[in-house]
Amino acid sequence: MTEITGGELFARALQAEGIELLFGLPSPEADPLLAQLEAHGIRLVPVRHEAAAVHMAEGLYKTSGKVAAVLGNPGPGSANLLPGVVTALHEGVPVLVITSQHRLGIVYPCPPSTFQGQDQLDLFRPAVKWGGPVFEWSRIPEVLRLAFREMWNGRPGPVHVELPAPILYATGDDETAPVIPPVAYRGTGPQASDAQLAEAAELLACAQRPVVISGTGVDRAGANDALLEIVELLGCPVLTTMAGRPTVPSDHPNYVFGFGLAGDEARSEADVLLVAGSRMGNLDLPYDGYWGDPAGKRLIQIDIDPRHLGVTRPLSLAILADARIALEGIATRLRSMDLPPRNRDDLARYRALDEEVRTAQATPILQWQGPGIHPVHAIGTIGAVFGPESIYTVDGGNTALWAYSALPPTRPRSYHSILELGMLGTGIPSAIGAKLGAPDREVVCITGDGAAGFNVMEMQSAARENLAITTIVFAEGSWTMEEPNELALYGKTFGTAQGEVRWDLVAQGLGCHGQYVERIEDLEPALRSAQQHDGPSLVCVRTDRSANLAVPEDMLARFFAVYSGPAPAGPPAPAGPGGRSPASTSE
Ligand SMILES: Cc1ncc(C[n+]2csc(CCOP(=O)(O)OP(=O)(O)O)c2C)c(N)n1
Ligand SMILES: [Mg+2]
Repeated sequence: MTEITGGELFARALQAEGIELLFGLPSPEADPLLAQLEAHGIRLVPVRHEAAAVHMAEGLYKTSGKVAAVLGNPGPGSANLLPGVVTALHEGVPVLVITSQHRLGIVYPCPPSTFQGQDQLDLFRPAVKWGGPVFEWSRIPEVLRLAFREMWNGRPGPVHVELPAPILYATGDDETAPVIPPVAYRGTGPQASDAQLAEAAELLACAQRPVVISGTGVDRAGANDALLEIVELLGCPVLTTMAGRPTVPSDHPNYVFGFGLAGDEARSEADVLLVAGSRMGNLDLPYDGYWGDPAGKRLIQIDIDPRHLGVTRPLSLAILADARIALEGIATRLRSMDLPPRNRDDLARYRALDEEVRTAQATPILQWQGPGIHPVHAIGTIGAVFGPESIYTVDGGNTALWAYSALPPTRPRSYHSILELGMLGTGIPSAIGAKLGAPDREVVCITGDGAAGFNVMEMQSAARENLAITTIVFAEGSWTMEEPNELALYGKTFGTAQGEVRWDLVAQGLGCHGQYVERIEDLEPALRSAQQHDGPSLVCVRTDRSANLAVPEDMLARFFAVYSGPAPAGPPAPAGPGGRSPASTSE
């Protein structure tokens, strides 16, 4: 028998779950836990804002698949976690959210006299998959098991444990509260039946025009190789969902860009579609105008969560399964069928159309001449310096759209966007989490200047932790993405001008290497110097305001269609950006 504190017991349970990082701020209510972290192989990474703590956990998970814990003090620190937690819920990011609490007698229920009194269970309920309190010392391991079981049930996401100080300070006999490893209480994800895999393989093998669509779940499941093997065996086009950009490198010979005419044509002409790891949510424009008439088509969907199946498009075959295991099963069956090589005319036609549209869009951009810097020219230079092997976190409005189309193809788990919730401010902390998850790789954050402002203070966290990330702020001085609607409807902008900020000087004040670039020819040397700096760097690029605004019409129209929904059959929508109703647009 050994008498240990609740803090030590909690740390043991975290260690058993493989937690290596805890992002958050110290407070007396959590000290018995914090005092035990190091002894249990867990690194405490303090932050400048608790929401950023959750975004760091997001970057860590998206890069490495590792789960972190985050911590807030009773009241304000826990409340500050919330934007990050909501983002994690939308992004499908598993994270253990720990909120400290005062002695329970003054909180549940909470009289008006209570300092920092807040019913945090109630506050967090809609933002997490599951939440529960630890009200007894001996139940610490069990409550954490409850939390982790729910974290991995269906689509992963945040779970919440409310941890009152007296429980952590209390001591008890460790033999009365054994900690057991995950394999002793959790199963692995759902698996497809043989019959389902055989049916999927049969449908795909017999299709005239099969198309494979890859969503973020493919990255999360590590199913990238299996997915590409299916594509190669079928000789068919592969598209990604909007958020699934990193799941398939865009230089793959079967790749077709999903958000242009070629992607629309491929989806519409397909007789069998295989969608893996995607909810086919609104971002993917799951409307007949972009996907074709569902009649005469067979749609196979593979997803880890039953709540994602057939939500926006009717299915012929719904497979509830871990994407990697299911895709490997389909690949094995297709391999054994010895399929004849497919005529590649359709694929060549889609790719030629893709090329034509992209060239038409790119030509005016490439020919664009100063006085300032065009965001695409800057992204071209960033891509050339950091290349396809780096990890990119992309944040902002139009800046993010430019980066999406102009960055090089990336490796799996190596392009982190804010596409599921659209939470600005995730880029910098997510880059920090990514660097902690992959210390040997280069990590680059490309961010709009609006987005940068939310969490730029975390550059100091990077400096303190000596994390060599490079943040590049596109500083045209505007919340540009909000301008087209204002201009289209009112002929002027309001509330979008930010004023001029020298982000490089801010970074220097935070202990980082900071550089300022006004001419495109100075960007490459600045990036190389950032790359060589042993610590975090920030490059402030004075991009051109009108160039940043001039996103190609088709790209903008698609983005607005996300909000306005399927084009109504009948009279045309009121004039607005992309010809769609702008009234319903609000990111
Ligand atoms: C936290 C948050 N607040 C507001 C918005 C709405 N919004 C979406 S894009 C955008 C403008 C972003 O500006 P910036 O980061 O500078 O990128 P730019 O469009 O200028 O390239 C805003 C305000 C949001 N998505 N997230
Ligand atoms: Mg901006």
